[in-house]
Amino acid sequence: MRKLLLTSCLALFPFAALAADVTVTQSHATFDQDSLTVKAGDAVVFKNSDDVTHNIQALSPDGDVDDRGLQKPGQDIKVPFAKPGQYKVKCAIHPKMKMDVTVN
Ligand SMILES: [Cu+2]
Repeated sequence: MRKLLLTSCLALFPFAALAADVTVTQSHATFDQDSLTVKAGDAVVFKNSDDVTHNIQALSPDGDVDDRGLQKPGQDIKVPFAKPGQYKVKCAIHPKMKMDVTVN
């Protein structure tokens, strides 16, 4: 039974077992998650499923801004989170787009 469950999970999420990367989708000018917890060294892949351009900025606990530049529709941007702490992620173009990333 356990083996069957594991097999079904792998079939549904074929990449989940291979990488620690987490995906956040942007659609209707919102992030699909308000908050997220990852481990230090993990990366978050931000997918732009909108038909408008976004601009991801990650504010580190030290106050550094990682500006990823313009992100065209359909483009994925991978943001690594190296150090533990509380990060604020936002879109420089759409002020309502915000989320928290906790790095353990
Ligand atoms: Cu945006």
